[in-house]
Amino acid sequence: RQPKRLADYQPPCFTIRTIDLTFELAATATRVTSILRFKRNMPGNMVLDGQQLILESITLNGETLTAGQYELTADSLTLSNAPDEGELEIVTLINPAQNTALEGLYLADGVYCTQCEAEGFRRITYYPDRPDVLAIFSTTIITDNHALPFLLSNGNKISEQTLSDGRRVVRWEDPFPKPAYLFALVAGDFDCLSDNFVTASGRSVLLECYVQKGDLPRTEFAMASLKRAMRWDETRFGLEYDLDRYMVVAVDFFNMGAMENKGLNVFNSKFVLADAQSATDLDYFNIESIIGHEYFHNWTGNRVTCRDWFQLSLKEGLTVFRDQEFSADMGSPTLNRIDAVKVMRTAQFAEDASPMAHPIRPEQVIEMNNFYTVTVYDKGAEVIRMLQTILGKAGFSAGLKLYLQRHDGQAVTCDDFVQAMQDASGIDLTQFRRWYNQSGTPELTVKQQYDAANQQLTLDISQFTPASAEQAEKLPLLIPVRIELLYQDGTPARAELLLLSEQQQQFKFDQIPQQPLVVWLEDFSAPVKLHTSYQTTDLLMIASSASNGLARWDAMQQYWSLLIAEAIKQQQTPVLSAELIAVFRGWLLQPLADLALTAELLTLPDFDTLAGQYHEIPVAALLQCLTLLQQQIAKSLQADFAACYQQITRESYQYSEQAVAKRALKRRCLGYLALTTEGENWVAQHYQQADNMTDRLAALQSAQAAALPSAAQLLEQFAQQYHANVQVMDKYSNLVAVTLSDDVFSKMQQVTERSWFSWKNPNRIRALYSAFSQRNPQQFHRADGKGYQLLADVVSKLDPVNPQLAARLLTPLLSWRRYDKARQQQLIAMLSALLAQPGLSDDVFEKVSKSLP
Ligand code: B3K
Ligand code: ZN
Repeated sequence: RQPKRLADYQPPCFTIRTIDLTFELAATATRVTSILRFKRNMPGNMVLDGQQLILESITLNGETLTAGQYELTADSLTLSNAPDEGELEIVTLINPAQNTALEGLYLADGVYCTQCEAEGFRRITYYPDRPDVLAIFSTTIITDNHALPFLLSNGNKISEQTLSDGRRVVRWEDPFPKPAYLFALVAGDFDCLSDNFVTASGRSVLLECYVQKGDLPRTEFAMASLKRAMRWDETRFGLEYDLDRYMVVAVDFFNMGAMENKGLNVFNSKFVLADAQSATDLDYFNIESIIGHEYFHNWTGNRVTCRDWFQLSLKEGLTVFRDQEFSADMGSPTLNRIDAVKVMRTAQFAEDASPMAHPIRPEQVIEMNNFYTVTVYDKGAEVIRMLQTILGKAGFSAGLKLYLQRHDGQAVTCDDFVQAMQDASGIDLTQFRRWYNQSGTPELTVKQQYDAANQQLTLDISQFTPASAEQAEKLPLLIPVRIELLYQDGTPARAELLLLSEQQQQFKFDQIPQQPLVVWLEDFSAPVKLHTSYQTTDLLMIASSASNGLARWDAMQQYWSLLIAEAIKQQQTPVLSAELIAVFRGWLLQPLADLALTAELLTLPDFDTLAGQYHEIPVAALLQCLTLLQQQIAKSLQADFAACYQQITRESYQYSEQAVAKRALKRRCLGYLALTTEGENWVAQHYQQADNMTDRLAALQSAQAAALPSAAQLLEQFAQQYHANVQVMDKYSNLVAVTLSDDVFSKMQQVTERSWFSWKNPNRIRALYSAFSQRNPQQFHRADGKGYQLLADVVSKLDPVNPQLAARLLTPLLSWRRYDKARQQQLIAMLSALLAQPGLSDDVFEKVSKSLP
């Protein structure tokens, strides 16, 4: 199977001016009539993409073509003698009911729904399915099915009528030219929450949120989030919404979080519906952030889109950065930053070290859906953040403004984006562009020297990016390194932004009256790994004194990594120092003003973060150190955790920054208290007193993490209480999947036998198996390979049903090189068996074949 390459990009031979679509909806045979007005752009054939379509007829300028006049393959329709301009009418039949891949038009749970990004439109009709073909779309939806009162598509609703035969017809027109990946159609029965938003320039926009019948009360937070996002984009970047109507539809069958189709966002219901009884603080946070993300795409993605899919980070990295800034403004900047850094250190660094390593602008792709990755999204956002750091906030905003003005209505490249940033700021970004084509995690080694006689501080920084799976050679990058200097007593001396451009570089500072402690890479100013010569005492000092909250948290993360690494090296068990106990006690008895940060300071790094530091991951030793340390902390500070827990008053549920922070700190204390001899009581009491899902779940999680004997019974009680709410049952699946004992396998099996479980619904499957592979390292990485085998079996079973989902679940199995010989052999055998599976999808093939030696 041949990959597509960025280097082979060719502009399209034909552009499409307008596309007029008519859908005659029927479960197993929907007829799609597409009328295209085309115009030649370059010499060459007219090649239209198409997959799993039955071609009924094709007419060129009014004349029906016969079989010899076009060429049909499994994924294309080619006209070799197309005129330079004309009209093509193509009629195809598709089968939405049978579409379990959830790409193109599918029927699930009684709702017709589309997902076209990246290359799903070709499963609806023959079309140049590439983002650089922008056309004006109009859509007519026809149905005789009265169970589908709402017939939705992009843009403005132009007409709605009932024909004499009883069929209903609705017509939509979208005035903005768009690529096919932004097309959407939804037909179903919903409840609709309507609202109104008046833009900065005074235009009134109708807002509609369509949800499953009965879910209206759980829709208000999403609607309020949408209005906040719309206002925020106006104030922060001067960007207004451009249509008269903005629709959000929540569906339960969806491969990812949400989709930014023009004027008609489709959302995974998980990221729309919320109330205190069924959603957690994290759910609320995610809803606001994803509602924001899809809305922000209207400018960064829709008005200005990607020339080709290799440029995906152009819209995704930028839009993630925008949603992160929005969330930071709506809540705690520190907590938001901590979350982003965690994603980088757990998932993204791991991807860089895996066979799937790629730059934020990949160079070759077999299946595009495999490249919606933490690298393209989250590292992409870090790259944008570095631009803002280098240009300053005002310079960055000016660059974004120029980019959107210059390229409105176009499909462009990451280079175009950087060029606009450079032109608006006058800062040369030539070297910076390397971030777009170089993969791997850069590593910085830092040293400091203090000359007391001359009061001079010298800092030496060197950079090195290890070779990654697909790219051996690496060049020095332009890396913004923020630092803060602290005096020995912890008072701040000064803050600086260093721009590292050489492989090795020296920075000197005068008039430094005493030897300072350097806080390196403050605010995670670049997505790199850091090698320092910190002692544990330095790190505790930074954790207690740095001005930046992220830097304080980061110092604690480094503290634990250092302690654990030393213990593993010496083959000893790690021991808590009196100093650490004192620092923790201080935070517990007198928490910082930021309670959520306090909770994070009291949290050990997770297995994946620690694993990122090792070439060969010492699985058993890491897990053992983590368990021991947590137990020791709980034991040594039991009374302090209890005091802190009790000091935080319980209030009726509210989603606000302060209330969330209080619950987070209480939950952190509970996590440790659950490990003490009084654990059962603490957990039972927390569970019983809970008036909301966040607290209830916290009790269950603590019970599971501490492997309390009562956990199973509590979980059953929970399942019985909420069995009617499938979203809450996904949380139940999460909890079952993190069972520490060997029972986890039979318990997960039982979940799949519950009436609400479905092998066709991605949410159900992820709730069980992604939770298992990502949050239960004890069982997933078992020495006997049973954990890996479970995931491999699920991937194999799902590949024919939903390849995109199968390929995503597969990821943790790819990095076999990071484990000991025995695990390597197990994983290689499982991957080889997968590769031999007949009819394997491109999605799974690409990943497995890259991984195997
Ligand atoms: N653009 C979509 C993701 C599409 C994924 C296709 N496999 C959602 C988003 O990033 O906003
Ligand atoms: Zn996006």
